[in-house]
Amino acid sequence: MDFTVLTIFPEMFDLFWQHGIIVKAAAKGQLRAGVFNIRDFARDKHQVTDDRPYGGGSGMVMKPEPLAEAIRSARLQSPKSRTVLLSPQGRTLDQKQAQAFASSEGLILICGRYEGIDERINQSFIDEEISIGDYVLMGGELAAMVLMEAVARLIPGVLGNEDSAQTDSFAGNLLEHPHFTRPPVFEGEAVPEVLRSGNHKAIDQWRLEMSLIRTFLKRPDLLKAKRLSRQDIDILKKWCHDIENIIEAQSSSDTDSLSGSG
Ligand code: 4GX
Repeated sequence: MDFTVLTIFPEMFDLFWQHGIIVKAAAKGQLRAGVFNIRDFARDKHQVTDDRPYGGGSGMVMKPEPLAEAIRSARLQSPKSRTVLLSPQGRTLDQKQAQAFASSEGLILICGRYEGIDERINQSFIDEEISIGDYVLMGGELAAMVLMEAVARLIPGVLGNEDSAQTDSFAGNLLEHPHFTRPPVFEGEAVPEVLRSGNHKAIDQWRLEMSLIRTFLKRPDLLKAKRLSRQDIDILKKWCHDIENIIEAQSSSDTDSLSGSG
């Protein structure tokens, strides 16, 4: 993976490059990360990167010339990379898109500031426009970091725990089961007995059941989109059955339960 960031605030990435996943992947040669300061590509004396918008109005727009030059330089260095603009107008980043990026050769990430970039850059230089969510940031830098972190951890061999990216939330439209570590009792709350049983089949079954119920309660949209396995269906049917039994037991013992008087 080859990440190239284009920004007027390259120092914002200093700590990010030094952080865990990126450093490890770079050390293993699985990732190359670099940053271009767009200001370095401005030709005028004061190296101006923004200008007033045609048509008037408040705010500034990033000038096209320095951006175009920066993108051309990045492409010379990384000819196989796709050029991505971070913008609220982009397609919302999700795990599927992150997977797709992870299997690409590289990404040139354009971080806009102010009101955005000259539209002609958008038309002629941008392969993909990505948003990290429906809220407004001050610039694309944090969005680029979010995207890179989501992508980097999916590169095979980058995460220490090989299958943890696969068993993650969203990998199969399923939320993660709860996790516990020592101590066995914390502030009066005990770890579920099954997790301490050593019965791995029972543990797997419990975890799948927890994942399904969490997804049903917290993100029913994901459960709806999920391709259910035989085992998933059996668990869901068991709940339906258990719930029906509870209702049955009520209505046979208390015939008034539906009239609301009891
Ligand atoms: N997900 N912003 C970019 C300036 C801008 C506007 C239009 C290019 C085109 C954002 C987001 C985000 C704020 C970053 C506006 N640049 N980026 N910036 N949400 O809100 O990605």
